[in-house]
Amino acid sequence: MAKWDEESVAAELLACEAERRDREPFTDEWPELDVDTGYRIQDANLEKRLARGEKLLGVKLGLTSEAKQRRMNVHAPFVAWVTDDMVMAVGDPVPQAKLIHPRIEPEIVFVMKDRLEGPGVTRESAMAAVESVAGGAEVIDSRYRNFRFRAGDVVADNASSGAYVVIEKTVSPDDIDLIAEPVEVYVDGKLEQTGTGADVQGHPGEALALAANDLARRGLAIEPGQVVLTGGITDAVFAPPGSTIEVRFGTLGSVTIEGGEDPDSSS
Ligand code: OOG
Ligand code: MG
Repeated sequence: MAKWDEESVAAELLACEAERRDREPFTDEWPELDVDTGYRIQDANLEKRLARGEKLLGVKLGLTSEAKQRRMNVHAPFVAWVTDDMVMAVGDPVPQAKLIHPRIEPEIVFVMKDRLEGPGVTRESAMAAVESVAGGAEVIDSRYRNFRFRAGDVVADNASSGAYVVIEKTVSPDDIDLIAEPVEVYVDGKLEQTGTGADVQGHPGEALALAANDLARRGLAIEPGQVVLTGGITDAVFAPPGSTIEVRFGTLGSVTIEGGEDPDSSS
């Protein structure tokens, strides 16, 4: 019966990522894969990413908005890691050759000025540690077929990490109303999703505080210079080859991401 353990799940997730292969969630066969177990797997795979030369750039939050929780049917936020391997420049297409079934979601991004260590971090103390705010888009990709997973599965899978782009314009946290900041997501010119910063835990600073407090359970902190992706404001949209996705914020600028080429089409 002991088909899966932390080590084999960690290895299988990295293999799926490398081979662009999706699979059924491990919890179908291993219901004991809970969130704490998921974090041990997530951290083990971060170690492997760093050992192969990736650089840790910061933290991403998952499922901080109602829209995301409803879609994914997982009803609690969580944290995961971002590395330099996931960075896209403005203008880069979706890296289809690395991804299985990419989807794009708009996010508010913080760059940290000070170390932020929980527990006890509040929205106010979190925002006081922020250097700058930017708009961005995350290209999520799940190693689970049809994005079907339970909380332990998705935490283990580094919260469906894929790639992300940050818009070059930055503002001081004192110069933006993060609750009111609106965003629109267009697919092939058609408006598909709308939201505001308030959709992220009432204020993206709450998500930042949540990340610091959650990391503290593992003795970890958010470090100066790190980036924090505060979680999809709206539901994500599919970004297949040939599509064009535009993420347009109110004051944080906009970014257009081309779906790019189909890596499976022979030409
Ligand atoms: C989980 C990843 C969630 C976000 O911003 O909510 C995430 C998923 O939706 O597959 O990155
Ligand atoms: Mg996200």
